[in-house]
Amino acid sequence: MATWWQNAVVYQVYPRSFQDSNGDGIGDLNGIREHLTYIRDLGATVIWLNPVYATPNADNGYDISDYQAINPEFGTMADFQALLADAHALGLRIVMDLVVNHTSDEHPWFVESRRSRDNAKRDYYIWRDPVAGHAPNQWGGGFGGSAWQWDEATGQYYLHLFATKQPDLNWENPAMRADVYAMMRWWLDAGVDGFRMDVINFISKPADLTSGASFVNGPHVHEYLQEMNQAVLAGREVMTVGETPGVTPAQALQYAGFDSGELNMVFTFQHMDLGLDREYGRWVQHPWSLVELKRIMSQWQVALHGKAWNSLYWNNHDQPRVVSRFGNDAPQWRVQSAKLLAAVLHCLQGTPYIYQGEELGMTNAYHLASIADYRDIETVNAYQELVIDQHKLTPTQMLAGMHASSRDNARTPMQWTAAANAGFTTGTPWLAVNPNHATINAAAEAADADSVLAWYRQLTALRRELPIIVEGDYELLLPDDPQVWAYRRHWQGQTLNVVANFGTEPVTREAADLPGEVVLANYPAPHGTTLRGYEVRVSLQK
Ligand code: ISL
Ligand code: CA
Repeated sequence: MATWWQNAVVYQVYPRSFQDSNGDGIGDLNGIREHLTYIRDLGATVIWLNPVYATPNADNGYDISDYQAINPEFGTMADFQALLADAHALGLRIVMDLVVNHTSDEHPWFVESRRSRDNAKRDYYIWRDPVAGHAPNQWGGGFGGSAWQWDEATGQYYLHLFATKQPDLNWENPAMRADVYAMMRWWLDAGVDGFRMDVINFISKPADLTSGASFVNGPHVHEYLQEMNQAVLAGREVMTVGETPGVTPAQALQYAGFDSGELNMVFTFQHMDLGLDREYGRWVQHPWSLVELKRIMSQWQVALHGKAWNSLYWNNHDQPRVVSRFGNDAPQWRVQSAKLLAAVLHCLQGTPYIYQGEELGMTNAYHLASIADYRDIETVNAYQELVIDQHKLTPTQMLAGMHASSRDNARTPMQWTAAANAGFTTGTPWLAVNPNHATINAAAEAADADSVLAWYRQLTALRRELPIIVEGDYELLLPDDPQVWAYRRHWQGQTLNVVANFGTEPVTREAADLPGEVVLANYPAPHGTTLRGYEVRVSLQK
């Protein structure tokens, strides 16, 4: 029997960009409350909220200055309690972002820690003496520069795997860990339903920081997660999903195997890393191959079946819009390719995650025309480094990379209506609304039975009707086919067949003529061996 979080469909809300309720141009908690029925009617059962805590906003809330306070831009603790109560009344659970690899440098723990070498909180963070006059090792910060910041007052470096304003916590300190666990219990006692754990596989650093060793999947990470499970999660009906860059299926079994005593799920990055450049990462894009995408997704399906549970996602607040990345956002193909991607993902085994606006087929943000239009710290810092300081990319090359891959592609405001600012705000939005909201918006799609939104509702309904979607195993067909993804699921004598043409050109394949009853199709008369541009078909044999 599947658990509630295995049957769940998660809807990810990026609060800053979802709905502004008071005209300051920034989405907020009361704005989310206005759209809870929209989320329920989509068929989602869980909301994952990106960070809503007090923050100086160096990294849009991933730099937390108080874990037990709400960012005043988003509202108050009373607003949060009201949101939670409204959600629960509609049968929606709320999962919080848990960011405990690092805090803000304005968190009181760090303010104390940097005061003096013998401060009681000194050891809550990772301080090191210089080595031969410079930083202890070559690690780069996630948003540019060194991962080590020199602190003049106490004459040591502190470690920050992300921005300078995001010092890494020292998980080797038991008092620090106990404080984190107490904070987690406090939120669970307040009624939240689980945690999405930010870069949770980075928390244990290697003992020898000079060696050039890696901070990914460090030596004590499994001990810490088992301890956290015992101290916080055990015996509660909660859902946990770890964000785990660089993790393989074998490592996923360690973090989230059914008997791991750690997490329920992890997010893989293997499919997100397709097409990135070795030197320039996301800023120089290469063609991606469907054969590779299928190989990665299929590996996770097979390796985890019966042993762990997949989280299924195409995009989030850090990634470009999937229709622009693995689909085709040209007007004539956008709807069909968005539907294809949704169907192919939601028919896999695992818990699907829908990132806000994905269910409308929202596209990348080509209207952001120069670096001045961007807000994301990663994008802004990379531009400074690669274009201005080092002259490694021209502004035109970099803008192409930003249009393909900047995190701001995902962060433009939610497109509710065709009206001014897409109905997101009556004020000036913190990040420019995409002008394509004139045609791509929730109001128009709610009134259109052929819309991407209507399709997502069908997919979540299908999941409720057909247990094979949650329970079945997975078999990849035609692994080397460069244009068609075809797979089967098997369960109790039933077979679910999925076939999808990832191109604009029609293709003819024997496997396209699906046996059984067609339960979902994005073209009329879905029969025969020829698949039209971005055609997807799903059938069930009983
Ligand atoms: O976006 C990325 C690559 O450009 C990722 O490497 C990302 O930095 C990584 O997945 C960690 O992301 C998480 O932690 C960051 C935060 O900025 C992201 O928004 C968050 O999802 C630091 O807290
Ligand atoms: Ca607001």
